[in-house]
Amino acid sequence: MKLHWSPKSPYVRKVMVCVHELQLLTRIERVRSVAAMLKPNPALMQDNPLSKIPTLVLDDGSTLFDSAVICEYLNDLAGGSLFALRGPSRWSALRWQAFGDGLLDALILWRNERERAPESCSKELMAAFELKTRATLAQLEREVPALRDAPFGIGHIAVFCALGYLDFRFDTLQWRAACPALTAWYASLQTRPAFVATEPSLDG
Ligand SMILES: N[C@@H](CCC(=O)N[C@@H](CS)C(=O)NCC(=O)O)C(=O)O
Repeated sequence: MKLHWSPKSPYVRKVMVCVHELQLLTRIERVRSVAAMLKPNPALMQDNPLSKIPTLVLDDGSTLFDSAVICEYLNDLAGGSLFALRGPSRWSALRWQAFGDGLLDALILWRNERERAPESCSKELMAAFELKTRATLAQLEREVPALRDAPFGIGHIAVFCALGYLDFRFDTLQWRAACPALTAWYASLQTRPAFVATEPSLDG
């Protein structure tokens, strides 16, 4: 299988964490692909017209995107337990995944806006992204006991990757300051080999 990949993308990181957790590393060929909102990538678009990473190309040439779909596919392929099959634990894991992914969606748009020239970026938009980010962190802080109680799975991976992206691109936000429980939860997972192996990097 071929994975359109970047060491900087937090959504790709979700997929790579699953790859490591599920012992699928030897099955994946990583292809470095640049995906930028304002610069569609023609090579990537042959596999995903949305020009987004991660995109997985299966051995029969068919494609899968986005990260949620790829992660669940890989879990099925390996017979893993990163996705609860049914019942309340499935819905809470999928909700945490949506929470982590949704936080990332806001952060990526915020970063795009932040990188525009100061005279053309929207202060209202930036303030809205900051408000949503801080509210999401406050809610996650309240949910730490439930995160700790739940079996490790896709919800934990998505929330962890979103927090990792805050460290990577938004260190000035100092997310830990108002989130002591979330900080401790994050630290408790930080040494897990799949997270260590997928640390974001500016190189490559
Ligand atoms: N919902 C998608 C989001 C993927 C995404 O937005 N990836 C970014 C890279 S971090 C991207 O490809 N951006 C290019 C673009 O939006 O055109 C997922 O979970 O895979």
